[in-house]
Amino acid sequence: MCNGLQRGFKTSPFEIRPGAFLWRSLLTRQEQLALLLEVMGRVSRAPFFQPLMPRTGKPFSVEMTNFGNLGWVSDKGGYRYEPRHPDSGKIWPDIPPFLLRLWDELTRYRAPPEACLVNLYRGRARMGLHQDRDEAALDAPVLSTSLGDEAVFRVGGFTRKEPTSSVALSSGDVVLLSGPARLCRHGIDRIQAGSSNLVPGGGRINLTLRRVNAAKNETAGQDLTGR
Ligand code: MD3
Ligand code: FE
Repeated sequence: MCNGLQRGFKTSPFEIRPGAFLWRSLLTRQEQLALLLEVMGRVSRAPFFQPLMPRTGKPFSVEMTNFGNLGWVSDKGGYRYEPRHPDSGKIWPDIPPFLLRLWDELTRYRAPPEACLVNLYRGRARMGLHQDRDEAALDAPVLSTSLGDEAVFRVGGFTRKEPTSSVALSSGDVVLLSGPARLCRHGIDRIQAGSSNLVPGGGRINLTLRRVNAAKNETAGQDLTGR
C-alpha cells in the first residue's frame, strides 16, 4: 500500500528556484538497487556510446544511452532525437515502468515521456551549462533521477547574465523542471568519486525523462463539430 511514490508526497520538495523542485532520497536504497538492475539489463542491449560535440567532433566526458521511443544523440551533424542507437542501429529498450509511474505521479502531465536519456559520469566527467531545447514539447516538464555518486548540480536563469546556484544531487534524489525552470541553464560541475557504492565500478547515472513531440490536447481532441 505504501510505495515510494506516496512517501514522496509526504516529504515536500525543496524548490531550488521557481519551477525546479528537488525531492531528496525519494527512492529508498532498495528502490535504487531495483532501478539500477532495470537500467543495467537495458544497457546490455543498448550500450553506452560517446556523444560528440556538433561541428568540432570533440567527445563529451559523459557517456550516454537512451530508453524509449526516441533517444537524444549528438555528433558532428548536431543534436537531435533518433529512434535508433547510433552504433548498433537497434531501437532503444523500453523505459523502466518504475520511471513511467514516477512521471505520472510527479508531473501529472497528460502524456507519457518519449525519451529517457541515461547519462553516465565516471572520473572527471562533467556537463557544462546549457539549456535543453531540442524538444518541441516545451510545455512538458523534465524529470531527472540520480543514482550513484553525488554530483554538484548548477542551475542558472534563462540568460547568461542571471546568477547561478549549486546544489548537491545524491543517489535517489529526483528533480522536476517545470514552467519557468524548463528553459533554465544547468549543468554538472563535478562528481564526488567514491561517495556511493551503488553503481558497480563507481560513478553516477542520471536518468532524464522528456516529452519530445507536443502532446495532443485531450480536451481539444474531443472535437465534435465535424460530425
Ligand atoms: C534544468 N543532465 O542530460 S539532470 C541533460 O545530471 C542534463 O545528467 C544533467 O542536463 C545530469 O541535459 C542534469 C537535471 C536537469 C535536466 C533537465 C533540465 C535539469 C534541467 C532541463 C531544464 C532545466
Ligand atoms: Fe540538460
